[in-house]
Amino acid sequence: MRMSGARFIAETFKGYGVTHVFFVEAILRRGLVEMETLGINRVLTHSEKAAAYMADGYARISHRPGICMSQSVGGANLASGLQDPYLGLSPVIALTGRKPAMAQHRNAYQEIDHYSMFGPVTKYNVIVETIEQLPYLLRQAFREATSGAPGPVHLDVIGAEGEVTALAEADLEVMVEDVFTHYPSIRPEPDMASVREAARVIEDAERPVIVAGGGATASYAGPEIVKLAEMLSIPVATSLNGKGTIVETHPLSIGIVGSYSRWCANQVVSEADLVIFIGSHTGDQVTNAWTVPKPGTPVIQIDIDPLELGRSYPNRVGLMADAKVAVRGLIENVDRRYTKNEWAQRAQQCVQNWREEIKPFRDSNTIPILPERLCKEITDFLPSNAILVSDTGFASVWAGTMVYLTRPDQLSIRSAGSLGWAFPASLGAKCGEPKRPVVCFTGDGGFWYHLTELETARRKNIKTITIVNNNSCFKQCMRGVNRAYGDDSGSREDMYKFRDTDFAKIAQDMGCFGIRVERPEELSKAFKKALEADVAAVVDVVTDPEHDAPWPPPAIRKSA
Ligand SMILES: Cc1ncc(C[n+]2csc(CCOP(=O)(O)OP(=O)(O)O)c2C)c(N)n1
Repeated sequence: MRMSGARFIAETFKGYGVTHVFFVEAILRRGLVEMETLGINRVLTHSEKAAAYMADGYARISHRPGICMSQSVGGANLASGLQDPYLGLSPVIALTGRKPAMAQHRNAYQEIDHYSMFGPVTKYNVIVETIEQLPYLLRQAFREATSGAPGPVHLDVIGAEGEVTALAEADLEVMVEDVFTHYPSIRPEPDMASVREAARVIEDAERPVIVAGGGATASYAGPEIVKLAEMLSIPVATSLNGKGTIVETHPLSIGIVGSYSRWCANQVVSEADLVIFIGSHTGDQVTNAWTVPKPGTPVIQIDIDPLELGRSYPNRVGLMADAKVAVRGLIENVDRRYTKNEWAQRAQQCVQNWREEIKPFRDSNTIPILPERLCKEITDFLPSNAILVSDTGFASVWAGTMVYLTRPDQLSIRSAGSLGWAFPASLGAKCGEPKRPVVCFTGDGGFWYHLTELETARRKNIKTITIVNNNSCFKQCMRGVNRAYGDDSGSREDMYKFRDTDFAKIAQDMGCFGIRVERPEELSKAFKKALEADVAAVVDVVTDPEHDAPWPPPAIRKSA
């Protein structure tokens, strides 16, 4: 059928189930006009990086690719925003404009090479040279983004605003491959002999532990993992990305392991004689720089990407498979008689010791408020189907270790390391799941990055709650700065301190709901008001800048 590139892109997006696109003008103008006719929501943002983060939050929550777009000159900003979905394995499709061949290599205004910028943050990075390529390359973009371990892709479309491709016409057929509209797209089955072998290894182990990562979340493998754990009484730790795999009130849940972790989880994983990594990239964060578990600990690893099997921990058995399918295979092959009750009790004791240790902080009534108390109040407040979106740094440590997900349908996503990600990502998450309450947990340093998106939230009626752990500084950096200064005098605060700022007032000025909380007993009422507000809400919580997070976690405790 004869159609323009603009119409083709819009119809393809619609066919693949895209409900929102995130962009900064000027890109694919005619395409955006066509998208309006098809009911696709166009979210204009205040920076390309925020557009990428919104697309990322949308993708991680909806399990469908998130779309972000920019003009050629915005390409560098957009690429910087793909770092987090790349590290977090999230299917973001980025489109940029690119000036035509005759403008290349001759000092064209606003034009530099995109290919080398997008390469390190994408799994597929191509130039759409002609309109005839569009059907192949756009379909491939969806295929690449959603298959195997998901990840970002980039299409460079000819015309500074993509207009050369968008305004051209050709005979094009819109073809939607249902399987690549979401992830996991294809769920590979494990080799059954290896499943049986893994089952025997698990039965023989005395102290096995499951470590569930983002691949478990991506595969919706939580119920199967809990079932396997319950069959044999195996303690379950998660990475930050795997948070929510098991409710944190479950007796087998030991919390997040690694460097942004609870010491009790590190203790249990260190004592294990078998670690079952499920959808975990075994990077330095989840393993506390590859010390937990101890090198040499026998490992079973399940991953959809065969290149991950044994990358950092040689595998006793490696299963190349979708996490949900592989764990189902284990459930069918393990013998219930090999339960590890004594070991599970030991793990529970560690968790109990940790809980007792932090109780005084969670119950603290001090002013300024302690982050632990803030997290306890968030735990009590979080609605049953809430989505928790947390930023990096101490926000990750606090939300990951101290906010408990206590209901099976609560979800958590978090920054893969880029400070400032959480607030825009939470707006994207809300677009992906408009009916669910979305709660963003961020420090003030992180919130400053994309504060302007409060205007976007208000304009597009994206009703989220942002809780700012406001200590007027980069708290996580304070220790390192003090260490760098040692006994030297100087203005160390130049490196981490901000002016005291009332984010509630800023939110109100931008047409949003804002409330500042300085006393712990006011928190629950403030959260309730934020939930009831009919616009995006900010709860600005003044917390103690002197109070440190439990990071890095202590090494193994002899007394645990
Ligand atoms: C893009 C980026 N730049 C810098 C950092 C380093 N960094 C990690 S945490 C942090 C400070 C976080 O401060 P804030 O958000 O206020 O939270 P707090 O630590 O005070 O709780 C910084 C600067 C980072 N992770 N990402």
